[in-house]
Order: sequence, then structure tokens, then C-alpha cells
Amino acid sequence: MKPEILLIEPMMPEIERQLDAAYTVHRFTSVAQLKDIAANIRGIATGGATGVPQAVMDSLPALEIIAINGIGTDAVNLKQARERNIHVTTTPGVLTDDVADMAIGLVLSLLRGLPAGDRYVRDGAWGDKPALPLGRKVTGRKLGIIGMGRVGRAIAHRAQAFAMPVSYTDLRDFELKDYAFVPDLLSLARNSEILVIAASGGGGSRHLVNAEVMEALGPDGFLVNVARGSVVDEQALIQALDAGKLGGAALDVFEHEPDVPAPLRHSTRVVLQPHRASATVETRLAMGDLVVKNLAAHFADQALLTAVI
Ligand code: 8YV
Repeated sequence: MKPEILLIEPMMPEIERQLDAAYTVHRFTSVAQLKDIAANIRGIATGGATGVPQAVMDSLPALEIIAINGIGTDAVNLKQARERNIHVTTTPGVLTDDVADMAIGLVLSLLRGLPAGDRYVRDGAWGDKPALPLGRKVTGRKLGIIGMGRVGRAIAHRAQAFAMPVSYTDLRDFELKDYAFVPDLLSLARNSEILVIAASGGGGSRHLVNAEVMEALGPDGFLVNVARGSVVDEQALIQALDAGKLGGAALDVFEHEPDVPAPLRHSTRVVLQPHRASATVETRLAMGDLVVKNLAAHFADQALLTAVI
């Protein structure tokens, strides 16, 4: 008999076909739906931001493994997973380039006003309405990075091609040759013109980027977030933009996805994306492949490829 798993967030059809071939896959709709099948479910496949709702975790007594199709573990109760001997896997490495590419894309979009320019041409405003305001130069601008893990480093590497001096903050100094470590986030913000968030989400980083940090970045400063919405105090961000205390923001992630507050949606100082930093065919295939392989390893009693727990 095939093991039974719960698929909480849809994956690529190619990946879902592989899951269907190996398991009885229950596609999650509600906790109520689980009532009659809960006792048989041994595995979960889910997205990084979606994770596993606590009510779902509580209702699955036979759960053995949670395979996250992403690198964030902040939406899974890791403490409880440890206590219940539930394995947790993620997809590190394979999405690094895409997330870093998205960060650079957002920097360019925000400072050069690419979405506004696109709309201007589409709307037939060119030659009809006043010219768009000038953008801001990207090359040479001082970049600060919050979180110098794989993604942070890949962003720094790309920034070098734009001749950007790079500084970063993290829980510790990685003694990186080309990038200056700044232990204190406020100092980093004060000395950066663009601040990119590449830190993990979760309790430890919640609202790390608050009103004070945004003010330190200043009216000419730009905030970019490709990590987790929870790292930014979204209400403080809205106020800082509204008061002109922050130059602009480019956001791929939000505090309460998919809800994006109206003031952000209507602001001309922001560029928005619907959490798509890892959303390319190549990367989602590679991520899905890791999910499939981790589940297969677990059910074959072999070592997990990319285990967190
Ligand atoms: C994905 C993510 O969009 O890696 C993560 O933690 O949030 C993103 O890469 C997500 O996991 C797919 O749903």
C-alpha cells in the first residue's frame, strides 16, 4: 500500500505526478476534510510561507515528515516537530540564484521606475502626458544586506557588478573579504542607500526593520524585501512612506499574504511582487525534485538529503 501524504500547497504538475505515482496524495482543503483520513497521513508536502497550520499538525497523529518546498521553516512549529520526532526538510541551494536575481530586479525596478515606465507606455501616456520623474542611479549606490546566508551572499556578489559597496549585518561576522560587517542594524541602515532583507523569518527577526531603522535609511533610502514580510513592521513602513521618511520600497513578501494593505498597493513609491522570488520553471522543478527525493528517502528508510530535523 502506498503511504498517504497531505499536499498543502500545489506544486508543479510534473512534481505532483511523481507524488501521485508514489503516494496516495490528499490535497488539503480544510481541517474538517482531514477527519476521516488523519490517522493514515504520514507525510506532508507544503510551501515555505504556507508551512503547516497548527490545527493541521495537531490533527495528524501519524505524521512522520514535513517536506517544505522552500527554505523558510518559520511557518512550521519546529519545536513540536522535534518533540514528536517529525522530520522536516527544506530545499536549500537550488533557489539561491533566483531569489538574488529577484532582489536585483527589484532594486532596478524601484530605482529606475520600470513598472511606472511600462504603465506609461501601455496607457498611451507617452507623448500625451508629462514625462515621468527621473529615476535614481543604481550603479555605485551603497548596499546594506540584512542576513548574509546563501541568498545574502548571492545578492552581494551580483551587487559587485554594479560597483556597489556592500555592508551587511547578521548574528555574527563571517569575516568576508569584500563585504563589511556592521553588527548594529541601525548603523547599517544609516550608512546604506539601499537595504535588502535576506534574513530568515520567525520570532527572532519579527519587525526587525521598524520605524527607527526606516528613518535611519532615510528619505533617499530604499528598502527591498525578498525574505519574509514578518521582518518588516508593515504599518511603520506605510507611515514612513507616507511621511516621506523613506524613499521607497520594493517588496516580494508581506506580513499577511496574500493580503497587501491598500496604502502599499496605491503608493507610487513602491514596487510589488506576489511572492515570486523562487518562481521560475527551472528552480521550482529543482525544489520539487528535492521534496520528492526527501520523501522517497524517508519512506525507504534512507538518509534525508536536506534535513532540518
Ligand atoms: C517559495 C519561500 O515561494 O523558500 C521559501 O521559504 O517562501 C519561497 O521560495 C515557497 O516556498 C513556495 O511556496
